Amino acid sequence: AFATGIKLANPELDVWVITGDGDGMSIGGNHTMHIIRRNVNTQILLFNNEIYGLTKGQYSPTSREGTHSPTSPLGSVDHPASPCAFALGAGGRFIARSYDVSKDLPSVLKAAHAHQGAAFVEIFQNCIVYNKDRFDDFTAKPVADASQVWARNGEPLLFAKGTKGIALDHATLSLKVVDVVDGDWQAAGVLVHNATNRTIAHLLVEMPFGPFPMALGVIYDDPRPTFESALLGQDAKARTGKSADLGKLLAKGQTWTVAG
Ligand SMILES: Cc1ncc(C[n+]2csc(CCOP(=O)(O)OP(=O)(O)O)c2C)c(N)n1
Ligand SMILES: [Mg+2]
Repeated sequence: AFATGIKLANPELDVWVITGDGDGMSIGGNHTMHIIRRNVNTQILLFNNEIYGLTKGQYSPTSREGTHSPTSPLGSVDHPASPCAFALGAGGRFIARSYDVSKDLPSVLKAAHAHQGAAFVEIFQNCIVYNKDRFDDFTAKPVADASQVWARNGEPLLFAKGTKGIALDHATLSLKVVDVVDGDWQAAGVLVHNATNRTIAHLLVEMPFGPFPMALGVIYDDPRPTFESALLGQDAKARTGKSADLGKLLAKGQTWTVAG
């Protein structure tokens, strides 16, 4: 809500919202939904460490099932939310993912900044105190190549040093991992990433990690008019040819005299 107000009052400002998985998905979850839905031209960086860090390690809406924490001592039983799927569901027009120590994070942030409208970036973050090495299964050096697929507009969705790719299984309308032989990704049917394809964006952010690699990079980028351009344009139109006179406005219509 603050970011929306700041941007509307100062449309020339660059507004970056820095939030967490607890803050952005739970405590302030409805704010996240509406800034995205309205398409306020801001950058929203959701640092997802899958835990409430600041308040000392309670499980959060993104904590994996079975997470042991002070508020789930026997292991959490609820299903985690996917921030990118949530942002897409809220009508997001820019959805990206990266992680704290990735060398590709700056390019993702630059793309978010270049996008006109609400740009949502989920950044996996290692909380060394309360959720240490949680993302090692796809960020650790020995496994990174084989467990990350980077979405780059116009390029095939390849990973594992180009030996595997993501393809569409037409019969089930779902994604599948295919082997790429001798670099011939076309023969293997690997999808060429199209950042304006909303359906593929949904499939990529919902790919279950394990059988699939983690989808990272600019997954979706398809701008539409921003909230502030529409609202300020409407204001300007309403003001055209009129001079502001607050006194006149207040005295307009019915008035009452309160007796006594
Ligand atoms: C409305 C409101 N409720 C509760 C709190 C207390 N609080 C402060 S930080 C926090 C958890 C934040 O977790 P997350 O957003 O994941 O950030 P992290 O500390 O993990 O980076 C909570 C519950 C608050 N600040 N405001
Ligand atoms: Mg957190």
